[in-house]
Amino acid sequence: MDASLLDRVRSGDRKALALAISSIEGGEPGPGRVSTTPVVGITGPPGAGKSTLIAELVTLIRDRGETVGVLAVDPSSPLTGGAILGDRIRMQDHVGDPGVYVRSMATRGHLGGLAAAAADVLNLMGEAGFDWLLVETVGVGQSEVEVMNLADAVVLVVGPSWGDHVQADKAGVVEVADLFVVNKGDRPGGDDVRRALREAAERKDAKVLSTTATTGEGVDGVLEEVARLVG
Ligand SMILES: Nc1nc2c(ncn2[C@@H]2O[C@H](COP(=O)(O)OP(=O)(O)O)[C@@H](O)[C@H]2O)c(=O)[nH]1
Ligand SMILES: [Mg+2]
Repeated sequence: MDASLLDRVRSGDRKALALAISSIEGGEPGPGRVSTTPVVGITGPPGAGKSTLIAELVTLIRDRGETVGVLAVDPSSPLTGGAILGDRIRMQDHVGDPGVYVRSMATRGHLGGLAAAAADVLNLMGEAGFDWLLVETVGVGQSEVEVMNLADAVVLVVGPSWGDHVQADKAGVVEVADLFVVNKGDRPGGDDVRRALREAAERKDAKVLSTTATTGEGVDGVLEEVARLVG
C-alpha cells in the first residue's frame, strides 16, 4: 500500500480510507500491519436482522462516546445489491457523523480470497483509529464463515424460526459463534430456536440473548456481552 495514502488514512482522512479500501478490493496489498482494534463479527441467515442490530449497536457505541467502523462483506454484489442498499438506508441516522464509517466491500475475484481481503480492509480500518470494528457477513457459506475467524467475538443472529437449522448448521456458524442472539422478539415463536441454541451454547459457555432490533430492545445487553468478550 502506498505510504502517503496510508499516512492520510491514519490522520483520519475518510476519502483516503475509501480509496485505500477500493485499492484492496482491486487486489492491492493491505497496510501490512495487524490492527489491535477489537473486531466484532455479526453473522447469520439473510433477513435475521443483522444490519438492523448493527445500526442499533452503532447508536449505543456512539452514546458511549466511542467511534466505530462497519464493514459489510458481500461477495456476490459489487455495486448495488439490494441488501447493501437496505443497510445504507437503515444506517442513515449515522450519515454525517465522523465517528461512524460504513463500508460494504465487494471481493469478487480477489486473488487471496474473501477472508484475506476482509482482513486487509479491517486492518486498514484499524489504522484509521476507530475504537470498534464491526463486520457483517451472511452466515451461509464457507468463505463468509472464514471471515468470522478474523473477529475477536462472533455474534450469531437468527430469527424465531431458525430452530431446525441449529442442528444442521452446514456452514458451521453455530460452531464459530461466541454469543447467540435470537432477534425479532416481537414475533411469535422463538422458543424452539432458543432451546436448540442454549444446548449448543452450554457446550462453550456462551450466552443466548433475545432482541428486537427494530425497537432496540435487548441490544444494550448484546453490546455489554460483546464488550466483555473482547475485553
Ligand atoms: N419484526 C421485526 N423485524 C425486524 C427486526 N429486526 C429486523 N427486522 C426486519 O427484518 C428485515 C431484515 O433486516 P436486516 O437487518 O436487513 O437483516 P439482515 O439481512 O440480517 O441484515 C428488515 O425488514 C428489518 O426491518 C425485529 O426485531 N423485529
Ligand atoms: Mg444485512
